[in-house]
Amino acid sequence: MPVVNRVPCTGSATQIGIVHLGLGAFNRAHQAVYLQRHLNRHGTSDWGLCSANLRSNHTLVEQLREQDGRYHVAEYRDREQLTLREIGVLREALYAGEGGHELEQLLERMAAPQTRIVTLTVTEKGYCLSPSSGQLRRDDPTIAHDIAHPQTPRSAPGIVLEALRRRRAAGTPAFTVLCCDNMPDNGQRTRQAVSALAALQDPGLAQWVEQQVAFPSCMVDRIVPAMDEESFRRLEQLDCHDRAAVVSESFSQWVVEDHFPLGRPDWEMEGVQMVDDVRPFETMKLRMLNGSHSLLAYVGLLAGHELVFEAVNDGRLARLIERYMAEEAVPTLHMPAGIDLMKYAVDLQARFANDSLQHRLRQIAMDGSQKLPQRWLLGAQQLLDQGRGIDCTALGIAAWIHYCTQPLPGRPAHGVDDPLNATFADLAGRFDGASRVDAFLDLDEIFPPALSARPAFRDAVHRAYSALARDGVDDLLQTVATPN
Ligand code: CS2
Repeated sequence: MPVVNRVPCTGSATQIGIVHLGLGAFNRAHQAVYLQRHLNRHGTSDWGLCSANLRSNHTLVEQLREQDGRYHVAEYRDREQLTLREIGVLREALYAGEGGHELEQLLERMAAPQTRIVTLTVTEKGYCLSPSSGQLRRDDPTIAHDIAHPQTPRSAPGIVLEALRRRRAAGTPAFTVLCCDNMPDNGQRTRQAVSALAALQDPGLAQWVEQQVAFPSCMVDRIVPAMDEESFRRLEQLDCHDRAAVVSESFSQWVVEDHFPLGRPDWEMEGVQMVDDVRPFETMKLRMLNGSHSLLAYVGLLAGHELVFEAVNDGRLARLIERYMAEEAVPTLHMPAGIDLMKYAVDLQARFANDSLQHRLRQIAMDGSQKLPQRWLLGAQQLLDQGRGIDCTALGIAAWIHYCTQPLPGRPAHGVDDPLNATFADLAGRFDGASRVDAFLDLDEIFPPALSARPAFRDAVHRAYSALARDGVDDLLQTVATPN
């Protein structure tokens, strides 16, 4: 039995000050934990939380209501030690998904003067932006809907905008919008989504958004796998019978650009790094952690692994990400003094090796079209500019194309979870071998033309793809994972 440090909720939030969109596992184990610690320290707080689910999970909202918003976060240091934290800062849970009857309640909550911050974890695709250019996708069906029906929005940018419209009409100052998703310049991207939609709806509102709304960026980090029966079973053994519980690692980091015109909790007391410029931290995390994760996912699945810790226990994959970080991520980063990237890389390997987490490679592999640009492609452009090689990145892209077009054991072909799945299936049906690689690299929604036009880039991916097809993943890993 592991040693459990139980931390109860010892405070009570007097009002709701933050509304969160995207009540997934990540938000419950990251931002909510910082707010809970803030509440426990002060005993009382006006930064209570309302969280809304914008997608299909109605059951979770009902579960949380039955529990009066209370749930647990199990923070595993390893198999032997964990902290079991009770969260009581969540005062309201809403379901505002399609057909959700609580959308109006959510919009009213966001428009209320007490709400001073709106945070978001709606995943990369939830912003309806083109992954490579960051421009709003007018052809996205939810955006098309929100242009026609601004008052009953379906997209996250549409919901934020409608709430801001109501505040402006009522003379209430704008809340601060804090994006907590893994995107580069995530504040700027969110501003882009909301402003571009506003420009299509009402130019006066667009101007107000431009002038009045703060969109600070932040870097969020904590490994929080989707819950499965095995994780619930382990919690029950600890006498924690909670179907809304979440499991995470014990590590947590949050670096936030300090720009909150209506105020904020004193997060720095809980270890949040409040800074002027988040970009170096964001780029570091996206390329080192998330870039390695995606490499482990696509190459690891081909090599027959299922979980992250199993993949890094395979010495070839551990060496692959070690080489990727040292040779293809670190040279693209410019960090403030005092940040030791080699130590960061070593710490990441240890975090990935945490075998108390059931972190599925398939969870990481989903939505590749939305993730590749910031994890690999922006860095690859820099590497080529510096005259460096991109072997590991090219192997990752080749493995991704393979993953998107060919069956893995237990998964039928083309069953990948990605907004571009239909396009992938179409390309897989029409092209094979080298022409398939070309067809994928020509998808300019993912690959910026400035990169895909470079022969050195295309050649590296072609080489990796044909070696994968010819020799198989084991042989290729043998070569690529050998240090230079
Ligand atoms: C992962 C992230 O699913 C993924 O793509 O890379 O969710 C990762 O676990 C988090 O960003 C860690 O902070």
